[in-house]
Amino acid sequence: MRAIREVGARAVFDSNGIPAIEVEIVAEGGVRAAEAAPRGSTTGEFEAYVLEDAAALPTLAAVAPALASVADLVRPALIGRDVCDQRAVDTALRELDGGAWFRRIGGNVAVATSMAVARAGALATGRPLYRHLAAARPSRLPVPMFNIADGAVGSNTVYTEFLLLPTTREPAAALDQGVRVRAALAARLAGKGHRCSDSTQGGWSVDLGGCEPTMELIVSAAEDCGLVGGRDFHLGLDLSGAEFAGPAGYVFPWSANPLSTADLARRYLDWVRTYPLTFLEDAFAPTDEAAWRGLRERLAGRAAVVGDDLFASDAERIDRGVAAGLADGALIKPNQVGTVTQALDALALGARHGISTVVSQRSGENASDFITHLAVAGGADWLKAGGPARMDRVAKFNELLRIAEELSREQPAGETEAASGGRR
Ligand code: 2PG
Ligand code: MG
Repeated sequence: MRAIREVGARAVFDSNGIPAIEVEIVAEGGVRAAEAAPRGSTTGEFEAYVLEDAAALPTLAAVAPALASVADLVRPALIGRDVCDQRAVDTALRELDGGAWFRRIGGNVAVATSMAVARAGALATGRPLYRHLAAARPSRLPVPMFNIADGAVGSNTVYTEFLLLPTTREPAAALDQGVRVRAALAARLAGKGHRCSDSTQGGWSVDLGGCEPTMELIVSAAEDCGLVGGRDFHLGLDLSGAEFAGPAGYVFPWSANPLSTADLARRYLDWVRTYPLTFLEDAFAPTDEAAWRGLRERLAGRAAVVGDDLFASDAERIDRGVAAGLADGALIKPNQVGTVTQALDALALGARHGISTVVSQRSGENASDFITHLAVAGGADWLKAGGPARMDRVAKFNELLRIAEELSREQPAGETEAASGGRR
């Protein structure tokens, strides 16, 4: 037992310059750790509530209600509890809130507190965070997937993420591939006379007139690196379907006319036939369940239909959705659901269902590498942490390199899938 001695909080800025709450935990023996809440831009309707004074945005004063929640509610409930008992702390946070989506204490408060407690618990036990979160030695590591291009603001692919999925399981090789393709894509963009700027998520912000030309250019850039689609890499798309659903159908800016779910499914099938596309995230709005099920059936495993806003990292939603045949994969973002334990439970459930699990960043991030440890501890298939540039993204990928090194030191290479370099 290592008791929590102090729970403090402060307002900080995230990678988009938006105020966020950072919670700091001090535990018996002087252990101290802090974590800040990340923030989504496409947040869906089922995720944990952000407690803030929206009228005060973008100043730090917006964090005042979250600071008050820590001081008045969370601090008294956590002082004296065992910093190493993550599940008990997270249960206490949920009971303290007493409702859904952390509307009382704030999902941002809950997640920052939960992560800071986990970090302090790891320090108290002297174990790496991924080991503190899962007692067993990881049998394999998640594969990094990269946001290689983002639809630029004002472009007709706004909110679309173009993802590169390396096939190698070896983290350093996957990262090498990410940076090489990123550089080759910049050269291709320049060669076509396109302006190329950094996206907020570490890829390139592009305006190429649609999904098809963007996927084509990424494939060409990968080929410039000697990589073969379907062998060395696959492509993924995050469509953020909810953002474009309306009464007349899906009004994606890349389509001249609104698309019915059937039109849209046909378009996706066409892309899967044309490009090495194997990952379709949030292809529809979360409420459009028949469309999810239909697409999954028609793709029949050729590409994974993956739920982000659909599940909002909630184990119950994943359980129901997978049983109903809606998806083959789930994104897990701790701040969607509110606590580290709930995120780990969602990962365990995904594994039990045999679906792909993807631990993911948010667009509003910070320099923490917490999600890397979560992905390793929870046995996630993928780590989606943006492009291989910008410290708020690279910090997560670099930590994966360190963990891989640590694991390979512990056990001779070849004994684990993580160290084997084998293909998934
Ligand atoms: C996503 C993430 C970032 P957001 O949708 O998957 O990759 O974006 O911040 O909107 O959750
Ligand atoms: Mg998404």
